[in-house]
Amino acid sequence: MTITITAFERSPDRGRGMARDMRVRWALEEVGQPYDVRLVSFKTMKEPAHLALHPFGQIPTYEEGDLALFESGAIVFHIAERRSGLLPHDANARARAITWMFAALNTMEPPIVDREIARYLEGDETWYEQRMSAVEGRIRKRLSELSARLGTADWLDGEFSAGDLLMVTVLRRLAGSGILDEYPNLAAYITRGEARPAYQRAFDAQLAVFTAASTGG
Ligand code: GTB
Repeated sequence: MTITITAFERSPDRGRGMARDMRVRWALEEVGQPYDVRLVSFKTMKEPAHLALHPFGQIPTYEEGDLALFESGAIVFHIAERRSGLLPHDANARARAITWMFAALNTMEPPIVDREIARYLEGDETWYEQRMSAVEGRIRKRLSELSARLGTADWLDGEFSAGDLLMVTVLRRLAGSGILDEYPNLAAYITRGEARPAYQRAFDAQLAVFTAASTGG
């Protein structure tokens, strides 16, 4: 069955793999599942055909036969449930890996997204510096806690799992902020994730979209 995901026709991140199709691509690569990509413009995303797939008019989406999904976390979970390689077989270890998936999206990602919103939309506000400092304080609190839990381990709970995949993609959003330099074990954790061959194939695929768009190819 052909799997088709959607991604930005022109990603604002210029191919740095920050958009959320990256986590879906990476999951598909980890389980060895080929996939097609339908590129969408910001305009197309808000049109009825795409809204039928994604009620909020965003990427990524996932289509497999008559199944259509949205929300990157749900898509990664679906892939991990259907194919082996991203969730342990042992029931308790599996439950813990799923817990880390939620932790990545529900506990770590919100303050990181808040920081991006502040940077891109609130930079001209008089209270910008105060807000940024509060947001970065909340990020540091979570990073300290995560760093303490990871310690010297390679991954969050035993073998690499979908929990690590989501956590690495979430933490990567801080690249360039300098904040990760304060947590060397988390910086090394991200590097470990990025070194996985499946990550690299996914990264190269999304970068190729940007390169083709910018060279007119
Ligand atoms: N909760 C949803 C999920 O996890 O799938 C959120 C999906 C989402 O935010 N999609 C964004 C989108 O479609 C792209 S990923 N935005 C278009 C719109 O809302 O109209 C967010 C994103 C975009 C760009 C960068 N970047 O350039 O660095 C990083 C992240």
